[in-house]
Amino acid sequence: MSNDLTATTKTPIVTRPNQIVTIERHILERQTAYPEARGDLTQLLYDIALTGKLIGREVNKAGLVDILGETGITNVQGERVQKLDDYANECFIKTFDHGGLLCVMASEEEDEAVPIPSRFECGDYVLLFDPLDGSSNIDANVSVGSIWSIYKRKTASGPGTIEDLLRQGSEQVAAGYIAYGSSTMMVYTTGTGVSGFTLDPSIGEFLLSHPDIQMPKQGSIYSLNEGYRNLLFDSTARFLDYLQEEDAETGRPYSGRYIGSMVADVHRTLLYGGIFMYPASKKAPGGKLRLMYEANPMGFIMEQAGGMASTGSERILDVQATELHQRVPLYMGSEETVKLAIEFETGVR
Ligand code: AHM
Ligand code: MG
Repeated sequence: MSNDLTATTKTPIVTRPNQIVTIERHILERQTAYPEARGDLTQLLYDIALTGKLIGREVNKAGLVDILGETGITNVQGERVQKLDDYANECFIKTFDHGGLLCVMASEEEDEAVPIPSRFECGDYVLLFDPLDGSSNIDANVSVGSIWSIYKRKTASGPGTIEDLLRQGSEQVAAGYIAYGSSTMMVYTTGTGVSGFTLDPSIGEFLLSHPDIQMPKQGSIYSLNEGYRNLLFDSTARFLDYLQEEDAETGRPYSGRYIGSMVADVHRTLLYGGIFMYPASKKAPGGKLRLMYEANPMGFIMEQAGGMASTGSERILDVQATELHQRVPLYMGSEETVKLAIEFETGVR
């Protein structure tokens, strides 16, 4: 081989575009399937993508916080540095409170419902969100994410009420998450399958990277916090034993993977199959994760990708919410694996 670089003209390697679909185009194409649609949901989804970009930009700078200044104080540029979860929460609220499309919001970061200020118009939709789930992981550069869920209002008009917020997950009209990881990804459903988009930071656009995600019917990975093993109830401990037993015919033992950041653990489960669980235990008898902000939106995604989401005895999307910050035990992932969990949890096995 010649070392003379001038001997051949090197063609730069450029990935040849296949089909480039921006998230905006994708959302718009879905809307045209509903000629009666006014475009309100379309606008809400655009705004979710925008919120994801704003939060992602700050998450990517997280490691620089110590250089730029501690949170809660003034940085070297004289700007006030906010905690990232407060920033993310405010980002959602400030993006959505004035658009005239929502009648009320609720956030995992707020004790009470978030009203639409009276100077703005109210619309037909309701938004619930966990602005930055897993934020305790940020210092270790572990992926975190935003999770969101949209419903049509129940009350007829005016400011939304708690009745508009306390719903069954099966009533969701759209839900999804934005993962801030090695790349920023938005995954969403409007009830006709699940699509995933990766942010190209150089052009600031989410591009369709995972069309029509379908998860494997059966997986070989389980995901839970095994540190609490001795605090698990017997049914869950037996399920875990089962997953760890050796049996080539049924593909066991399963591998264990646990990041401790729900968006990352669920995203892996969606792509590779298996089960993500946060069961009830002696430590957290009602489970830890929140029905309205975490279980319902992720449950909707799982089902739309061909998987399942259960409390261990009931379909997540059938649980009627009675409190904004209600917790539920959670098992979600590949259909066959979640069915197995239910068999153990309900005493069939
Ligand atoms: P958060 O909403 O306070 O961030 O807590 C939710 C997080 C999830 O991302 C993750 O699945 C879970 O808590 C991890 O909990 P644990 O540390 O008990 O395993
Ligand atoms: Mg959370």
